[in-house]
Amino acid sequence: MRAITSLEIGVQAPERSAVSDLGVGGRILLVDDRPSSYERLAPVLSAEHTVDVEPNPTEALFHAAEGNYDLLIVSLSLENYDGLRLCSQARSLERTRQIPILAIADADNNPRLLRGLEIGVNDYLMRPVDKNELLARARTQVRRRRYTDHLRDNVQHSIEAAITDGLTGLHNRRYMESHLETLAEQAATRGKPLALMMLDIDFFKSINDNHGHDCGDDVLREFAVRIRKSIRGIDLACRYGGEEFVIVMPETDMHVASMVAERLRRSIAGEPFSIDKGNKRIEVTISIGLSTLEKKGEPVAAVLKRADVALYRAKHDGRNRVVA
Ligand code: GH3
Ligand code: MG
Ligand code: MG
Ligand code: MG
Repeated sequence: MRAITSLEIGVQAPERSAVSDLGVGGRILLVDDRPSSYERLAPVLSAEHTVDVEPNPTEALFHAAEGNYDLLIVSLSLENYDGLRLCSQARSLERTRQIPILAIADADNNPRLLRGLEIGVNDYLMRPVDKNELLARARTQVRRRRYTDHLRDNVQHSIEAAITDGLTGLHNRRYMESHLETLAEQAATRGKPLALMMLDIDFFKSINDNHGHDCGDDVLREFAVRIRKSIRGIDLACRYGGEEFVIVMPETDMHVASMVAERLRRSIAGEPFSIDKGNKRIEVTISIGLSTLEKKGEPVAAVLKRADVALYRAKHDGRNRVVA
């Protein structure tokens, strides 16, 4: 990234997190190419925010897309460039669309200001700029920006929590069951196979009994890590219940699924789990039941049921084995 023509203002912006709800401590990019203007505005703003000044709108757009800014302040009456065009470009680019824009307009140029408002400028100031008004309007935009970021993070977070198993970070059963429907439909439509693996840790109850429930949890987490390492990006792994897991493998037939399952079974049995912060190593084995989607339109519950029956047989036949 090319260097920004930042002014050495020497005023430290307040700590961001501590004061974020006040709308100060923001990162502002001031796009202005008249020294008489920015040499006055930047120091005012930097009393409350971190300010970069960029006289060239093309560069400004580049920085705005890369620089994690809370606010763009754009002079509409740049000497050498078109400030309106910058506003319009910032609104059309994915990475800058959400950044609020505060325009600074000349009092004698109302048509340009109206165009700016149409383009989606969030607020404006008229020259000569009143310092207190500049600060107040900047604060409002920074606060709004922080608030929408906060909302977006919260929504994102709730969605993730709703589909994730808290202990292992894998998907949860609810998500798997709803997504399995989609994967089965896709497989049927495209004429591709779909395999499903149901895995259960052998004698997990005695792991809990012998080492404690927390160590049992460690085993579950470590198992999830190993599952993740052994599957592809398009596979879907979930914690189905207590110590039972399901892996859905699109575009995989029974032959390949058996090889994947056998490799995983062997790697679990062959490498003891390091738990309790590395203080304990315990041997773990798993049993696996396999099934595939048999025909178009088959209910996914039937596919799950066949894997469950196969798993039951693997247990019955002596555990630490794969049954199709
Ligand atoms: P099998 O080989 O037949 O699968 O025997 P098992 O002992 O693994 O199976 P069983 O179903 O009898 O016991 C499962 C145990 O898993 C019982 C339950 O207390 C324990 N469990 C379920 N969820 C958790 C969990 O989140 N953490 C821990 N530590 N234990 C759990
Ligand atoms: Mg059981
Ligand atoms: Mg078990
Ligand atoms: Mg079980």
